Amino acid sequence: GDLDYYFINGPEPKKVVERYTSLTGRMPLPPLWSLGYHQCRYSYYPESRVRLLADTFRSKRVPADVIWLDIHYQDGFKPFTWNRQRFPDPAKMIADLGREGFRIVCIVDPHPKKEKGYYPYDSGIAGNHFVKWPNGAIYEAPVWPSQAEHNPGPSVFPDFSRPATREWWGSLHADFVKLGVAGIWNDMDEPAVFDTPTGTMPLDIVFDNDGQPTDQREIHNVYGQLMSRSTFEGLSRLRPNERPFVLTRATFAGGQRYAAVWPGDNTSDWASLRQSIPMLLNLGLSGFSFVGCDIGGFAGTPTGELYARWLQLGVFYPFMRAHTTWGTPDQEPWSYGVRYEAINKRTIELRYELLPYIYTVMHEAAETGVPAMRPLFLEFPEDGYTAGINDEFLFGADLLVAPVLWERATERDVYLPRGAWYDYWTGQRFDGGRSIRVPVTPEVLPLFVREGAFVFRQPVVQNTGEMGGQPLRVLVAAAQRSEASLYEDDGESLDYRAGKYAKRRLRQEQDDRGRSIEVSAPEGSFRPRRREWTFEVLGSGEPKSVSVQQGAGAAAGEPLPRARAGRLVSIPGGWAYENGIVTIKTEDRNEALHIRIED
Ligand code: NBV
Repeated sequence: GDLDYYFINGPEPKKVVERYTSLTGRMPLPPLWSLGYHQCRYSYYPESRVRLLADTFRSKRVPADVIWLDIHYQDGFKPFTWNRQRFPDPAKMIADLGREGFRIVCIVDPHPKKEKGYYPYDSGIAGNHFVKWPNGAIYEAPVWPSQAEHNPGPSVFPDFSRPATREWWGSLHADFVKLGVAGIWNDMDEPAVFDTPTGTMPLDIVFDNDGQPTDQREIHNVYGQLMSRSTFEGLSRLRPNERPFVLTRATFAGGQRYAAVWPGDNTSDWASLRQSIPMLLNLGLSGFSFVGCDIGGFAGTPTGELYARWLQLGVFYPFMRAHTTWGTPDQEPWSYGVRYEAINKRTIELRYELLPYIYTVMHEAAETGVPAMRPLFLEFPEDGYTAGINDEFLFGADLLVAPVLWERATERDVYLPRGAWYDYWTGQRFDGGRSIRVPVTPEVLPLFVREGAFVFRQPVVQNTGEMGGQPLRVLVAAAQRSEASLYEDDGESLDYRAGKYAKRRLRQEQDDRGRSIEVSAPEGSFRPRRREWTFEVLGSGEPKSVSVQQGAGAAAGEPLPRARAGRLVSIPGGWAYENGIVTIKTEDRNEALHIRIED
């Protein structure tokens, strides 16, 4: 048929992504919990195994938000069912785990079993929801239900290109929603079919195509997107004021509106670790911001070193989930001995410390389409050298991530684009526009902060439900002048669309007598709980004095007492200077805040 071409003359690459996503749509703001750490395997069962897993996270104090149930939770691999031997009381299990701060995501594949008495099949037949051969017979083929231990049989396939079918499929999630299932994982939606050379449906299978019948030739590439759309819209109807969470393996341009994406089965080897970066960067440039690869690799068993390195990189996958295939040994953060357990715990803690920044970056991605995970050239298009870089990237505009990607590495080269950069861990300043070589140990994830950055952090929490009221720690990388904003809301409802969010604008400016840091009063009607704010300013000299002024009407700034850095935790406000870092602590009252540092 006809081909339409769109030319997008940015001219900058960032503008191209913005304008491309204004055409194809943008990722909706994800629920905060989905930005925490996810633990998956094929498959966690029975219930006692799932509970043990949750308890182990909590007793070892390794933060996590989500446990995933792969195909074995189902009865005979039939979508929307539970194997009651393995999971006798899912509602109770989900409620109990919920009290421990865990959410459950369940896999749902697009292949209901052909079986009378099974509701998705009976209601699907009644509603004419399954795809057919050109002669009108329903298309049947083997997928997971054909591998069931008892009573195996073929599957039928919903016609997601038909509006009534999308609505029906969405409504099939009602029971899961009632049980408290938090999110849905759509797999096999290419659609995958067993025992055929193509791995998918024959080309002449007929689809409704919104009332303009066509066949699989036209629908194949959009089947996964249409399935995740049905899921997303179903969850939206069933929980009208909650942000749905859907993960899909197959999708198409525009699919970012409905689901996060992972690119399917990778391998537990170093090449797959390295490959994940360009793969996810390309997804981001194509409008998909909420993406991540299987941490640790799906097929096979990583060494402790590979798992630890993958987790370090995974901190900066927007979607951070460890996963592995059937039959492999345990692949949890503590599965590789005490040394790696400590490293992996610290790695996941870093993710949780950075969540205020990560959430703000994801909000920016939802607003503009510019992905969270960015190739260097997106921020530095005038630096031709950045165009070929695939082994480091930016998370948001301000964090440069240079993960260790080679076995037994003792150092790695990092290209720093122009400007100045600070080592996240030590505060050491580097001039950019060149490569540097940094020493690494198994503990080290090389990470750099762009000059002028505001990086929003919090103390380690065990899950996102513990975030309210936590102190906010703002890392400020000194610059002549810079601006940023912090975005917060309730993390799960759609109220932010009606203005219930809090956006603070931050500015820093240096003059000949010192530095001012200004934080605006919140925009929007959401008010985070009152909490302490700590600013850690990198790259500034030793101050003579520091003062703080709160609220628009307040008189001149109040001088803060100087203390030793270690003492700041026990006093309500004060400042310290140690190792080249100025630390300033004050209470935030959700008013305008003005900090003055006199040199
Ligand atoms: O549901 C089982 C697996 C799943 O764990 C994996 O993440 C998917 O990509 N699924 C594929 C089916 C496996 C077919 C061999």
